[in-house]
Amino acid sequence: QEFDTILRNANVNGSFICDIGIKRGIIASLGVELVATENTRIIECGGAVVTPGGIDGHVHLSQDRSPRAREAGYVSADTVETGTRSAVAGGTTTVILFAEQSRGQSLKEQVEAYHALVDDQGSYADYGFHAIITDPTDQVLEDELPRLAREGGIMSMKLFLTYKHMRITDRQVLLALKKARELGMVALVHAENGDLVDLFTEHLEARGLTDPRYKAVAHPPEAETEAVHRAITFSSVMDTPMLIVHVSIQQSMDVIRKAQSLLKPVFAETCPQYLLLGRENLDREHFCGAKFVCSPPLRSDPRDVEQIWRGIINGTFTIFSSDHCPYRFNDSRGKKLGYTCDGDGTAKGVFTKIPNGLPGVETRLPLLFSEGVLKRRCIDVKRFVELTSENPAKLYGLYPKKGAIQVGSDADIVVWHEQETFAPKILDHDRDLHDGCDYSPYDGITFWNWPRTVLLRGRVVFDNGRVTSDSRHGQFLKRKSCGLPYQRRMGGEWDVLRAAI
Ligand code: DUC
Ligand code: ZN
Ligand code: ZN
Ligand code: ZN
Repeated sequence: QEFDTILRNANVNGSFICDIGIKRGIIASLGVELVATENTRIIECGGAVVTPGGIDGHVHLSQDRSPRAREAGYVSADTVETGTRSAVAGGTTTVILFAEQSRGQSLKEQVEAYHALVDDQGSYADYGFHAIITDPTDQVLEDELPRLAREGGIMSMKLFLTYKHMRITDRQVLLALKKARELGMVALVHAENGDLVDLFTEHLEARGLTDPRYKAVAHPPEAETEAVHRAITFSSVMDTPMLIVHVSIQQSMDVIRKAQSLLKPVFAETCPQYLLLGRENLDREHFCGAKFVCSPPLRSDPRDVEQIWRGIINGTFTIFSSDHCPYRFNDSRGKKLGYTCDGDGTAKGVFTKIPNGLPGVETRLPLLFSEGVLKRRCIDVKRFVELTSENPAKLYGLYPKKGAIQVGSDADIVVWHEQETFAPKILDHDRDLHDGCDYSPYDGITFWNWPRTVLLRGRVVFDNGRVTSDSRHGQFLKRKSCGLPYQRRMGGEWDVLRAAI
């Protein structure tokens, strides 16, 4: 057969070397010495490791259009266009964004608005949506959500247990989970105890303890661990697959591990910041601590970071996502919202006003490859692929179209040459990255590798440090149900009761 492109001598997932033949954007053949015609583009890999395009299941782009965001006055540093450009430049060819319902508004209309937004800006990467439910009315649960799942291919919902404008009650969580089970959707949960965080925050504010470092005090580990336990309990009662997003601490991992060992349908995600950045970053001078404000916050000591690595290695974490949520630092509509500078130059900022979130969609893959596979040598390429591509594809109903290098899959491929490892680079945001932000929390960190070439459905979208595509090629992905194995409960009184709720 004729191929549009052949990747020669590719070390697939670090496990075997072959040629990859691509036709019409699909992997058509894996073999040795595949035959090229005069029209075939040859990409010589020379034994370089190739992995499937990254899938980032947790990316906030242009998520600043709600009435609440407008009122608060912050603006996302990335649009869908700049954020997905940044994604492909770091080897991520698929992102799942959030379509956020505002209270009192229809979920369906919000999803349509996000579709229109992406149609307008375009996307460099393939993309899907999670539906954030902040107001689970009958209309939303009985009419809109079933339509979005069955016709719209939106097979995941996100629920919040914290944030005044997002959180729903325990009763609402239970009802949403029951609906998720019926529709074959997976539920993502932001697990922090909202009352606890609000109370701590109010007390800190009343005492004038408002520097960025108090963010970590306001969100103690217990707030996370309690909510993780509660969420898992609800998932178990409703027999609904659940992903606990951005797990930041050992105590939460323990709760998750226990549930997993009992075969409960519980999956977990962690993010680069919890693997690499300690709480001391919040103390950086000249208000630079604000660059590191996110929630859950960066945790106290380096030990926590070591423990999160254990969860990466031992399988507690199913996926590794960025939680890319960028705000510019030198910007009164970004990290410096509500910031003033005294005459003597002392910074006065209030952590409650600093918008939450760090950029990271572009650095996610290179960081895990560099730190996990190369420096610590604590995971192999196969585990790297599971965490960054294969498992997200399975969890979010995209496998095996995405998340695999095999015949029939989309030709989304990342090429990692060993030469990059011999020329490590110290990250410099302005020189190296392609997002709309003005800093990276990983500035100054040495990267031992970076993707040389990235393909999205057979098209080279990034090569030798340059984005070689435009935003007109990303396609919306209609997704299926969760394809990761989990055990369903068997019959009994619970089913009768559940059916009756
Ligand atoms: N925390 C969230 O829950 N969402 C976006 C960014 C963040 O830090
Ligand atoms: Zn969250
Ligand atoms: Zn998030
Ligand atoms: Zn084009």
